[in-house]
Amino acid sequence: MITLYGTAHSRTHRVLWLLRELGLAFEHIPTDFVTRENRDPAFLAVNPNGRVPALVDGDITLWESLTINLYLSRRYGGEIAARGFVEETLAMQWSMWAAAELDKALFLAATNLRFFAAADRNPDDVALALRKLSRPFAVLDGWLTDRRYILGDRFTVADLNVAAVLSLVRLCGLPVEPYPAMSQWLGGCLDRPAADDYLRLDFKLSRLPPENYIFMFL
Ligand SMILES: N[C@@H](CCC(=O)N[C@@H](CS)C(=O)NCC(=O)O)C(=O)O
Repeated sequence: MITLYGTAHSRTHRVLWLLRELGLAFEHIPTDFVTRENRDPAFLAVNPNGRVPALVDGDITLWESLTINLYLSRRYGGEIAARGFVEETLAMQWSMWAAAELDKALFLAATNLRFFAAADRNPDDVALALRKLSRPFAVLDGWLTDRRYILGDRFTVADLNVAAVLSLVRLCGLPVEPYPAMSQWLGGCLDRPAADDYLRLDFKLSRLPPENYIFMFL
């Protein structure tokens, strides 16, 4: 039995998307970081980082959203799984790249454009994030110029992981016109029926003191 912890309005949506693509049965425990359920000792026993998502599948417990997806696709995936050593390595490369080069900068932009209360937003942080993102955006755009998907001609876990991280682009309306190949590919990925939960996100952080915001996302 697969158990997934974390609300859909969090990085947990990355795993929800993959589980739906795979059509797997799972129990969803919507551990909410806004109400601090992630600091509960029972949840810390699952993920000592106190962050969502986390996943338990039989005798394996995993955290880190993109790693969870690589695991699930390798274990249960058909078409969506990377095939063989080279594809698996490339899927890992692009997933680690998304976590290292995109994730924090995207959240810095998103928090200051949308998630933080208006009085706590800092336009300088948005500008810094967009500057930082311009290099990886150009890299992905170049890679996709002559490819339909990241690993070639079919949608795989590599696309899902990178597009799920990039879903903040759509959520916050970040400017991506200078990257037409990336933009078209991203639209196609996010329009998949299994993807849409997080994109309807509308929640407020106003119940929390602002000093907590930064720790919850970055
Ligand atoms: N690198 C982790 C990041 C997980 C993460 O930061 N989750 C946030 C929600 S999107 C969280 O649980 N924040 C609550 C906290 O840190 O207190 C992953 O991709 O799974």
